[in-house]
Amino acid sequence: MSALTGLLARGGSGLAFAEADRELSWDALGERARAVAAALAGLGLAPGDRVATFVDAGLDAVVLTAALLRAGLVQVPVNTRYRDAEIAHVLTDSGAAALVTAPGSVAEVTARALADGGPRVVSAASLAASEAPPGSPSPETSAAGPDAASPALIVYTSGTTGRSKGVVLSHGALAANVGAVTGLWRFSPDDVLVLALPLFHVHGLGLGVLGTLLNGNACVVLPHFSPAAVAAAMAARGGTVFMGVPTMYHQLLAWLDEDPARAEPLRRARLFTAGSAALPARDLARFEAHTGHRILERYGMTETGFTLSNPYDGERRAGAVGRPVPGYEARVVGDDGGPVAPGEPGALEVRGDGLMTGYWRNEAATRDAFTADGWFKTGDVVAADGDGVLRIVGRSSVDIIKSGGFKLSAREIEDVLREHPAVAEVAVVGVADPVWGERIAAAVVVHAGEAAVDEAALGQELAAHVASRLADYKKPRSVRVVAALPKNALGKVQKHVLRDLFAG
Ligand code: MCA
Ligand code: AMP
Repeated sequence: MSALTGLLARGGSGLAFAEADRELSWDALGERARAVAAALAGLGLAPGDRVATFVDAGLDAVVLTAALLRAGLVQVPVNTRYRDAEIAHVLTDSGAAALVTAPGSVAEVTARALADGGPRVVSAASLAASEAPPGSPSPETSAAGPDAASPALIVYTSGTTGRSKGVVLSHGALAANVGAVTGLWRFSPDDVLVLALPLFHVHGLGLGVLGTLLNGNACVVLPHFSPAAVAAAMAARGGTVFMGVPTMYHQLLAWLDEDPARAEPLRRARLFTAGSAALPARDLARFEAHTGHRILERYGMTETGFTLSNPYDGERRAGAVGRPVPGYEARVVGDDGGPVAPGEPGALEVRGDGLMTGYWRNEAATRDAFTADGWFKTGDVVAADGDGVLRIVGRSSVDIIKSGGFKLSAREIEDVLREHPAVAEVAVVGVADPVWGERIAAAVVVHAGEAAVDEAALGQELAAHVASRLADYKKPRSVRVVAALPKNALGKVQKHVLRDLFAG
């Protein structure tokens, strides 16, 4: 049996997951997961089949994940902010046999419009209400269940090209990595995790949901993040741990500034962690002043799992992401592939037992992602402090942007902007932003004849154009009309010049 489903089988009357006033004990979670797994098997789905899920965060989403894990089905979680073209790509590329979603959702409409049939659409509500047929064989497909090498998740993530790639994560990799990190952070069955992260990325789904399955703690799932909802859940449920992206902490701080007494339920917690993007040192200090807690920052990546972490005991260094978590090694290399001098920036390469199996059905991209001697090239630029503690100092590609913890591809946004009739040339960059980490900005050359364009009006129109085709967080927040894009002698756009233009 996979380590991830062990607790489901063990059961118990203690609280497993809660959402508002709904609760599931470990026994109830195991029973619900069995019933849903039986219903999925009844649809003819077999171990190894991909099942795309486009569902809101909540108890039903957690049961669905548990059911898929125990049935040996591969979950392909789809970002619920995605629009039709983004969803269609994930459904087609993953070869999903089924899509679980709410009737009428944009995902259902997209799936039904796909040529060649597309996946079978399954109502999330009907599935959640399914009862295990009496006397039916247990859908734990064999006594052993999925083995460690079996894929558990395929999570789509943006790259430097326009199209997202599916990252295959096995049961064994997830169990090893999530177990190591939550172990480092001293998770125990006494913990109550307040989880407000989306459940379609590994931060929320891996650390939050799978971490709870591995450790047997309780987890309160919030359908949407808001500072008030987090504080209310911490107060009502005696929350001990919260995990967030830096933007969430920024929003929490603005809310605490309005009335510092609101920090009381947060003060009573045990641990706050941050990851998915850089936590500004100023926010670390302000949060400590409000709550008495020094946020524990860690670094990860969909392909590598949770890779570097500040220590639980010992110094949680501002602006640093710590050292490799147990089971991982990291090295910092220069342009020639050799080691850099201490303190010098270099490319971060990692290896460890939680790494992806590869990109789904994309051997070329998988091969390119690793060095000849088997290290994964993260694309992040780091520098080591004198004692080996690592800091993220940049990224090798200007075409990858991180906004509010979501990764995006500048190319994908440029491709969509080029479809607008006013746009002759365009370049998208990420500009440093105190709330979102990076803000999407677009420099546009308009077609001849549109020279007298109103920049503000065009900016709004282009943002609406992007938002009608891509997830809302991908729309440009700043648009500048320029006479020409800055290019080098080879005709390549000099994006650093554009960044300076927007930053100025
Ligand atoms: C929402 N908006 C955004 C973003 N989110 N704009 C830019 N970037 C974003 N990330 C915009 C919407 O388009 C909308 O704009 C306005 O904010 C309000 O939308 P709303 O949905 O109410 O926003 P929110 O609920 O406050 O969302 C902020 C959020 C969310 C909670 C921080 O972005 C979020 O859940 N981020 C977490 C992403 C995550 O889990 N990443 C982990 C990846 P308008 O009104 O103009 O339309 S895994 C990873 O990175 C690795 C493995 C790791 O290390 O963890
Ligand atoms: P994703 O592909 O969405 O999993 O995003 C992974 C990327 O998020 C990494 O390659 C980093 O660029 C970024 N990231 C994650 N954690 C941190 C952190 N603590 N500090 C800076 N960047 C981070």
